[in-house]
Amino acid sequence: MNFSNLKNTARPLFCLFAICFLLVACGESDDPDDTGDALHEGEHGLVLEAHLDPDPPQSGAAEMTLILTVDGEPLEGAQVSVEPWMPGHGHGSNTDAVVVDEGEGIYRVDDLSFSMAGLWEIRVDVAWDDLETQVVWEVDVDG
Ligand SMILES: [Cu+2]
Repeated sequence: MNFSNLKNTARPLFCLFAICFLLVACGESDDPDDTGDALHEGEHGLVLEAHLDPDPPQSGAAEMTLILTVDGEPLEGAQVSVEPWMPGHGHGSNTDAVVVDEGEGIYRVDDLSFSMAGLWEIRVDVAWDDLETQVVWEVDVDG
């Protein structure tokens, strides 16, 4: 095997390895989530754990709980807003989600709904102290 052959086989292998590494590093954020439970990272050390019910997500009303931590500590008293968005159709839902701070980093999301089946984004804005970040992930909503 000459050197140029080696280069040609090594490059795709390296790319594959890099893609695998990225997928692991980003958890489930890059794939539509079909389980309803997922861990997502924002800026400033924020980690958002989402639990969606029903699981897997279905069109209609849904319940969601968010557990927020910063550097491993519960994030209390944050301003949290949630918007479900259907990127393929350019529309949101027919209800406005209401976020209730339950303390100890737990935020309950009321009046969340997916008005139709398909691919949705869940967009969560979190602000605390002088910091803010947006966390967005995709969910596959069944009919
Ligand atoms: Cu739609």
